Amino acid sequence: MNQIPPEWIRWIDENVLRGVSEKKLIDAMVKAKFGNELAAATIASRTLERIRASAAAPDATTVTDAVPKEYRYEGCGLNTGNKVHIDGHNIAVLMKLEKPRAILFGNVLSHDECDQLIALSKTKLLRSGVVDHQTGNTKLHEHRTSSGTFFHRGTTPFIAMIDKRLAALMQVPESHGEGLQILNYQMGGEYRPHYDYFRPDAPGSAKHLARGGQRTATLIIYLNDVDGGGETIFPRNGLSIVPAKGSAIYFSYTNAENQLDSLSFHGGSPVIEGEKWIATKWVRQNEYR
Ligand SMILES: O=C(O)CCC(=O)C(=O)O
Repeated sequence: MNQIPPEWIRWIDENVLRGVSEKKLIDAMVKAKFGNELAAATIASRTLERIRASAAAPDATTVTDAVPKEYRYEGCGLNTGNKVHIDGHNIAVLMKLEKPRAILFGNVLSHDECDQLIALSKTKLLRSGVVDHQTGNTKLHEHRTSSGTFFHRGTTPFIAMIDKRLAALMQVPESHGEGLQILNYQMGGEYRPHYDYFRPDAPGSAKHLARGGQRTATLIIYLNDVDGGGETIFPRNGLSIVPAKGSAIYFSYTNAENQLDSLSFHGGSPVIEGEKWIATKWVRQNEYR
């Protein structure tokens, strides 16, 4: 390849921002069949651009932070021991984070259940969209380059069993859960950092909030091991979760005062080798219709 496509430029920018070394970036690009010299020159010029940009606008971010900074953390998040047992299925608690409230779980789904979800989704994938803050409609955007599909709650006995397990794990009534979303990212695919909650100041949020109130928490389940990249990142606190088949990252961002936790800002970093499959469950304050 003798030209760097825009998704790779974004990948370089993101990783330069995260402090990944120049050598690691060049190695990954050479592995993806870019020439060594082209990779090195592009990384050097993006690094320079970033230094110039941050000198000119030290607070520049790609997404406007529209929520108050002071978030009051309630309790200690989910009330779990080191293991969770749900209907004969054993889930391990691997890591807990206080700000934002987050828990990494192991074995949320068995490998066989992960494979089944992928097989059920493969023929139904459509390019994913993002919510337009003005209209509330979904639109395609270069910040989200996955494809995906949804399963309405309880659509088959298998999906119903998973919905039930996830509701128990997230400690909410099943009726508060949105349909399970399955996403596939190919090489270079990513979801740049964003909030999962609906921005209260955005006109387009009203129609989403009318269907069950604000989102309160997210569970992202990894359906495969990813050969390179594809971490779920929380850039405001430097957390990076490497996808491992069957494990899941839970995080919550709404409290009883309806405050929203801006530390929940997160994204899916570009896949640099192989592909990535995830299942996402979002839950609402009230029954989701
Ligand atoms: O792909 C990931 O790891 C993150 C997905 C995500 O941010 C989301 O579904 O809201």
